[in-house]
Amino acid sequence: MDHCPEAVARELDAPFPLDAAARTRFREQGYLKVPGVFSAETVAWIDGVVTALVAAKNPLAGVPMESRDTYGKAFIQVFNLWLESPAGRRVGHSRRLAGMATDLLGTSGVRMWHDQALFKEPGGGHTPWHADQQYWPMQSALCCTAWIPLHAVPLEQGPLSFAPGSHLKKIGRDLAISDDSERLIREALSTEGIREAIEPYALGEVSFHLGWTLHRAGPNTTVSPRRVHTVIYMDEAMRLAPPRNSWQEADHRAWTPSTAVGEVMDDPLNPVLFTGARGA
Ligand SMILES: O=C(O)CCC(=O)C(=O)O
Repeated sequence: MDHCPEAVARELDAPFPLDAAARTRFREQGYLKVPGVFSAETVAWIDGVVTALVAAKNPLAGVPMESRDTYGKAFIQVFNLWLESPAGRRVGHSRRLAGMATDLLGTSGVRMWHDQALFKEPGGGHTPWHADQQYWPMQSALCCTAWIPLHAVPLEQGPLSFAPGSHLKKIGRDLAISDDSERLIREALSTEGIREAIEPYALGEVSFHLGWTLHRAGPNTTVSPRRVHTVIYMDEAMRLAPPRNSWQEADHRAWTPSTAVGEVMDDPLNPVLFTGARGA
């Protein structure tokens, strides 16, 4: 699987221009779903790479669903596949995705925060409402996640859904992923009149969401795992903020260990994945 067909390698790194309307939508809504980012051949290759690494490294292997908490029922989580093999690195370092993230964030370039596979098993539970950035000690909001499904995801398999415009409201910013975050954020969104935007993902579609955009996913009621890879990008000039909670302390140690508070996150775990002009 380390062999990458020429056409796939080209696609992973070729530019994918976004228009001004897409950039505006991303800034207003806090997320953007982009159809046709990858061909069926490329998605199948990424699926092979990621699924093999998840099978080898699954931290929940053998743990019955009924003995897990809400977080454990939501997904199998395997981090930093880009460090595991040359193929994993090709996926995590895709210049196409990093260029799109740069374009959407409006930065001069982006670094890796980390990548992670998120597999929702058959019978896996919902992913509670949350905002990612409450876990991340970053000095600005210029960070986003590419959510890369490895097959088409129908509603019954737990596609990612979003609260449009929620990155502009300060809702649930101190809540870790939990039953409380699901309940309290749902109530606050209802009070604000913000409705959950939920749609299936077509094969090859990828979404991007900002660190403060509220999102969730439903349960997987099908008999096939919902296989997704994600890459988290931050402004190439992102500085480490003083950690505000124990999760941020843990993320500092895990994802940028050599960076001191106030410094640009230039740890070897945070390579610049794209730099240059918009969409170049
Ligand atoms: O895939 C999921 O169920 C949740 C994904 C998520 O929260 C994220 O990528 O930020």
